[in-house]
Amino acid sequence: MSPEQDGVVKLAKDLEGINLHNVPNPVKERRKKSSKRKIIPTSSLIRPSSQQKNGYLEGSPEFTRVPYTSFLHTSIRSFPTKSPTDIFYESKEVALFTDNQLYVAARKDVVPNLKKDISHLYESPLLEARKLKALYLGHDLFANIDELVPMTIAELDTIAPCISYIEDWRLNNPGKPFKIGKKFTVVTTRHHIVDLTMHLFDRRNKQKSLIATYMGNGFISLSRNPKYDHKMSKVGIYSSDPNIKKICYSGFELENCLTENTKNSGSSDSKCPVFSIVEGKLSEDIGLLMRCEMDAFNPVSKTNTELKCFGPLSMQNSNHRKKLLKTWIQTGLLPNSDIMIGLRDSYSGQLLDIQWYSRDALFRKFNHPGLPLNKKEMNYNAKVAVEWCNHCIKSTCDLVEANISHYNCNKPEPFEVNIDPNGTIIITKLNIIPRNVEIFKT
Ligand SMILES: [Mn+2]
Repeated sequence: MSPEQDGVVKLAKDLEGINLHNVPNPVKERRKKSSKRKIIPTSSLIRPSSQQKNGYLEGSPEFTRVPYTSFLHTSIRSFPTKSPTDIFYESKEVALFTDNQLYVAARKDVVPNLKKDISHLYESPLLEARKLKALYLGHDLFANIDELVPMTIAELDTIAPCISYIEDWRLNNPGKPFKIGKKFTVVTTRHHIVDLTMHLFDRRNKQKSLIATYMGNGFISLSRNPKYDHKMSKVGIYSSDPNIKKICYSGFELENCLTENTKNSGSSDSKCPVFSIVEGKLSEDIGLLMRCEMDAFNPVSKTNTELKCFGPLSMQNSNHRKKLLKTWIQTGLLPNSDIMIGLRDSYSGQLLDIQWYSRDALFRKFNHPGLPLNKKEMNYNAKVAVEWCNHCIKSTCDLVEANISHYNCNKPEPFEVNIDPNGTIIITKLNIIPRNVEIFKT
């Protein structure tokens, strides 16, 4: 588990039980049990029906919430034989960023490469795979826990790599406007998108909160809500509980164990994170510029490999299915990704097995009709997750659009975006730009 994800998992867990003071009573909406596609009901709780258009008025300054009922989705029981379509209809890696420096996307030598034998694990038959990983099994994943220097909350959340990429792009394209979507370009770290998406599949999450800042000229940045920083600084890798720390640490140790040192990792004690900058398009109108932390690159298959360290998995356990859905979403945001899971013995910390998955194979593991139906958490349905991810981003853009003073405003306008336990997305205008919001030129 990378510190990036870990922070997110813990932050999400931590949002439990927090009530927002400025959010009106949530509209009680029952999720339909029907397996058919939903129909948009007019939500009379929002405004008089004479003014309604799909439950709200577009462009109206009073448009501050998107009710859950406007989310149309596939049946939670439907499992296509093929992995659901990608989250973006178009997406590409445009650059790499590490140690304050930008590199072209092809410079995979700055990414930790998988060790030679491990890089051959993909698609290798069982017997051969057994030989390839033999050397690594039994490795103590709790071994060097004292050497760990975790990323700070600010490092975890910075979009500096994206800003650096935009500036570089402008230098190379003088006079041209940088734009991914015709209307909006959302600049964000990957974990915010993963986090929004997982909201629907985690009943422990009471609500989700983010800062969306309209920077002008169609740029929207997403940042964490600093209101909850005090909670985040006590969880996950920052936790004082030695057992939680150990489990979080094992993810880092797995990365060290399976990858070669890169040139930039020798200089200091802690590994310098490497980010891929990804341009994704949700629609012609909405584009994203995303910072994705990378674990490893496979020089043989030429894929980005996401490394995960889990305890032994059982698909009868809904939390495990949730973890795999999260991994599937995460890897769906970075083009050309596959997954390698290191299974640890929770007590001794020994590495028990290393399993390789394509995204398709992973999808088939947690999404098939033979598994017990979990209605409360939308059956961890991957297709519904893709639809919900699209819905969240689109709704955020719609809400921002309806509440900004002007498309070409020259002063950043910050908003708090919350998703309540019922899945209603609510926007609140803020008077002050939170201190962690990174301002950039548009
Ligand atoms: Mn990872």
